[in-house]
Amino acid sequence: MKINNIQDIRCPESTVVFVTGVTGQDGSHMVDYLLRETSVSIIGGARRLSVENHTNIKHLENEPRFQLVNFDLTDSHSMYKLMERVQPDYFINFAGQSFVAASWDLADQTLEANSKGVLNCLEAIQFVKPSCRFYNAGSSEEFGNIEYEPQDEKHPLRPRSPYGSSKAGARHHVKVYRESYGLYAVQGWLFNHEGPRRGEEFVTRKITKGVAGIFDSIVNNKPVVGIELGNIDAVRDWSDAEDMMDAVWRMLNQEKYNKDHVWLNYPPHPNHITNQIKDYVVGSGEKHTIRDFINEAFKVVGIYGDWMEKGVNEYLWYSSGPKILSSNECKLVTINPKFYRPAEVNVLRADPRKIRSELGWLPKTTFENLVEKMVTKDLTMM
Ligand code: NDP
Ligand code: GDR
Repeated sequence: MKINNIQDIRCPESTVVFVTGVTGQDGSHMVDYLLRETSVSIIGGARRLSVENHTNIKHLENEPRFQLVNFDLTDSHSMYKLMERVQPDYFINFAGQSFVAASWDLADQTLEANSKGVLNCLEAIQFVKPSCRFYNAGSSEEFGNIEYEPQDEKHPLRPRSPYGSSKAGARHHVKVYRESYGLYAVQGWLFNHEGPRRGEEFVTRKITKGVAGIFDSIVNNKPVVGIELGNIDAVRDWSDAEDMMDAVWRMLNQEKYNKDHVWLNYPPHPNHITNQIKDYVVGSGEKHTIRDFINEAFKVVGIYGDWMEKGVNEYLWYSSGPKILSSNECKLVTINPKFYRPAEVNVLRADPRKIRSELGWLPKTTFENLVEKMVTKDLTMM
């Protein structure tokens, strides 16, 4: 799909939403959500890469309400130009270095994109169009080494990775700009969310792709290749990425969704409500280990196994499924310490009660449905 130069962007008359990170999971789902649920025009920001990676937005090629523009979080000059040209009413930032495991190797780049990049967005907004509403993609990783469970909006920020600290830094920028300039700027705490568009190195997609591959190999008499993972005792709160987009839109339009709150001074100017808007925790409220996710994924294709041994020697042994396997093919999952992290976030579980009661957000997809959806999609790609 062609990425437009900034000066070539057509500026629509209607409400304009600028969404960044549209080649990724969340950005692409946000565009789909806005096309489906609203009548806004959307400008999507994408990086020029030597090899295009537009799989997640291929279906938008002939969409008249969508245009793609050159965008990089680290380029403050282009950010001003973009704001001038596009004059968005909403700026939804899903761009960022999103892979926690890589953030120790890429600490500077992670900070530059996830923290300084957010500052670039806020600066351009306050200078060019302060009435533009801003969402930044905050994370449960900011809670990190948790103090209590489940985590709510009052939980302290205790990040455990350069990724987590970059997001915590961004959170402070957002709050400071909200309070200093009266910007409608929010940053949710989104817990893990997944789907078929998830990058293949994240644990859920690695598992569902691995399971689809194992099933395909068994039924088509190909050599079975097991899955190698790191810490499978880690506990996460997984949701469907599509459900999360509705939560983001609600956070950006709090006065429309929170009918019980008395919104003072609104109208005449949207910025008058910025001292009343809130950042929300968003997740399912359920927790599962990586091991649970693996069991559930194999269940989708009718494969069952037994967990043997402990720690780095732990493995999943094929016990039943489509065929009898030779013993050298029965180790379906093994542990490889190279996937361990320098510091781990052991348990994350959201307390989503506030966003549910105040903004009426309710997820549609259960954990089981999510796993099934991912495995089923990966099977079609075998
Ligand atoms: P993805 O990795 O799928 O997408 C990230 C997007 O950011 C890609 O489009 C990528 O572009 C783009 N990007 C990366 N660096 C830059 C940069 N310097 N300038 C412009 N674009 C850039 O992540 P997700 O969609 O899963 O996550 C979206 C955001 O939400 C991220 O900030 C992530 O940290 C955060 N988040 C995600 C959660 C989740 O569970 N998914 C939970 C909480 C927060 P390219 O394709 O060119 O690499
Ligand atoms: P996370 O997601 O770090 O929670 O960040 P990821 O899927 O990478 O890891 C989840 C947990 O699984 C353990 N794990 C493995 N992880 C990967 N990637 N690969 C493995 O082989 C593996 N084995 C075990 C990890 O140690 C970890 O405990 C995601 C991202 O989307 C962030 O951008 C977002 O902010 C948070 O979720 C909320």
